[in-house]
Amino acid sequence: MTQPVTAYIGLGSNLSDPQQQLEQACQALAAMPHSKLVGRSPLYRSKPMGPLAQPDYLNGVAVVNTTLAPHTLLDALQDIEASQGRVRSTERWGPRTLDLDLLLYGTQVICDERLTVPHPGLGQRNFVLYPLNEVTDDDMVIPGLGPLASLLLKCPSNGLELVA
Ligand code: ROI
Repeated sequence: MTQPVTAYIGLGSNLSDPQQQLEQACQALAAMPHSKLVGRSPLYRSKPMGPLAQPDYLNGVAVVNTTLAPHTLLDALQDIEASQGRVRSTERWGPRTLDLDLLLYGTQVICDERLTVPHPGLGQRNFVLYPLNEVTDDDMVIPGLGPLASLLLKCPSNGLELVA
């Protein structure tokens, strides 16, 4: 049996009742095989990055201990997105019912045609860094990017709103 790895999953939605979408997504994450949902951040409302003519997003981060290999985990995340009606639009950075991003997979760095881990943009996106900070140790270091605390210092919270 391989040792479980701690994976961090970014959650995002701005269509079809985002709060419900993210709740349902967490239930689906908890039901993934060979995996245990061990944490989830509070949710944040964020201004859209990309085209502004779309609704605000709800964002959060979930923590999963898993023995699934990274690409198998990615398959499982994409299955959950599809089962919640995600349609991959041709519009770059358009609105979406559910986005599940594999942010971190233990301390591994992965870069191939399907998967880049740590997730590109993780280091600059307040809607990822602030919730991530709520579910990790203070001294977390992101592979290739450095301490999470340093990334947060350089990333203004700009309109990010904690959802009660
Ligand atoms: N903007 C915000 N605020 N939150 C997201 O999760 C998000 N996801 C995306 C794009 C379209 C880039 N913008 C986003 O994929």
